Amino acid sequence: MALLWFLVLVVNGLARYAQLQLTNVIGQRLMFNLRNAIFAHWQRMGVAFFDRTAVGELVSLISNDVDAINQVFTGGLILGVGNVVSAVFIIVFLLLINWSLALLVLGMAVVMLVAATLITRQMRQAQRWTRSRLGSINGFIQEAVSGVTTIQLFNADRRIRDDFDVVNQEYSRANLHSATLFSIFLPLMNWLGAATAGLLLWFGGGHVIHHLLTLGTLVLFIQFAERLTTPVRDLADKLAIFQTAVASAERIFALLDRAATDADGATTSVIQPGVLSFDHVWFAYQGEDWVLRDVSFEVAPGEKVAIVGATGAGKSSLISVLIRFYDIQKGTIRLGGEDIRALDRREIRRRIGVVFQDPFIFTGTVGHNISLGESMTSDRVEQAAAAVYADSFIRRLRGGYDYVLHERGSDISTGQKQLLSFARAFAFEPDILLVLDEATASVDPETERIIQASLLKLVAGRTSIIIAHRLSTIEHADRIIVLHKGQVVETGTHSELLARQGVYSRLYELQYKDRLAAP
Ligand code: M5T
Ligand code: MG
Repeated sequence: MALLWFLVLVVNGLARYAQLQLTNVIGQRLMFNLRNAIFAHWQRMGVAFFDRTAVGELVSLISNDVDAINQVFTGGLILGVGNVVSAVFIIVFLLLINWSLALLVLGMAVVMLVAATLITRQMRQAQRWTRSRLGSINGFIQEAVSGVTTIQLFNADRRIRDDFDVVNQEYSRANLHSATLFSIFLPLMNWLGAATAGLLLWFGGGHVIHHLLTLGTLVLFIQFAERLTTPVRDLADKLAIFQTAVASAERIFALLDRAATDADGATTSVIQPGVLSFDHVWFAYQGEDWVLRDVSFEVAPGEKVAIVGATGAGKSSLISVLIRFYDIQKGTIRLGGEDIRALDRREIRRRIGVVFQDPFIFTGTVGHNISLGESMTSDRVEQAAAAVYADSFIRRLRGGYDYVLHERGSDISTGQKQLLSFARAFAFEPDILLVLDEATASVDPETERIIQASLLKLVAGRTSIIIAHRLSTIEHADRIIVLHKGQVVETGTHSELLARQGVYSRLYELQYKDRLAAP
């Protein structure tokens, strides 16, 4: 018997290990898939989605919320199934022995379950609150870290600490609320368990005195009632974990259920080169706050067009709608005669090269920042850099193309970042159109000269639209389009426009003339 006991223990241990390991594997697998699914879905969301979502929210979604779901596996639901099975067995067993006492135990078990359900429902509400507060904390931290230079520059560190105190307090309060519910929950369950034993003693004791029941049966009942209330209590406990997971799952699936922006039925996947035309285009980021109003113009193949206009005129927005970061509300944009709404976004972005005002630099080598992981030979990367005169500064970096740049390119200058983004655009060889949003930041005359030469190389032989902030750029353009408060007000060559004495000549006087002296 002793040997058998020992064997049972060994088997029990092994089975327990297998069970835990299995639930771990399932849980990890699930988290892995869920994180991948969330990340993949983000990548398919349009730029507009990210405009309105805080980074911290997304971080807490993919970390904390996914973890909360895993809790169901590691400590919860699967083991909970065992509880249900053993509870059913015990109830059947008790019913066979003495149905009236069994009904009493069963009744108490139902009371416990109802109480547990009521409290855990409150818990889910509390968890929703906690989860969203945690998202706010993460969002706050992300912003405070990204904006650290501005914060320190304006001595805002103390104020920001106070603001953090507020979000932190909210999170604490939300957590405390959850914890309070939990503190009520466990003692209540224990008390109901004790009450069950008490009732059994009361009724069962009476039966024993009147010889309707043996003392042995009563002892058995009290012990089994305990065995029944323990799984019920555990189950209720698991329910609490489950509620947390449900609150998180709600957040995750709210995101996954959002239609991805790239799934909007583009029909044409190969773009024919040709004229680019804006035809009575109206666009607003929100509601009726028009940023582009009735914009119409054409760019013929091979043409170099410069767009000028005051700050906030809508120049950058023009690019955003062209590459379908946002869709326009009225009018049509055509590329090679085809409405761009029918064109595949990926194809548009492959064929149109864009350099933004504020180029983004990723953590990684210089080479990686040019190729962005696209398979291209290092020759092509270096040729691209050389073509736009970025190679001289790159060669001066320790390790050259293998030099690892920091997050957001904090260790190279603004001008160098621009040269790098030119090299990037060059390496991707856009064949239809090149769009360039010139940086507004001024650089020293020497860098200015290099950037200017680099830009000329970039647009050579290409159809191009350049949002110009420099006079020298404008002078090289075939045609100038003047944008004013979202409207095209003038088009023509530099001299034609100057002669008109309109918006352009005013802009020229104010913004460009004094730059004439620059080499
Ligand atoms: C044009 C508004 C902005 C401005 C107008 C990016 C962005 C802009 N706007 C929004 O409402 N939401 C947004 O997400 O649109 O902005 P722009 O096209 O960026 O102007 P620009 O490129 O001509 O200016 P600049 O300074 O780069 O020369 O009113 O409020
Ligand atoms: Mg702009």
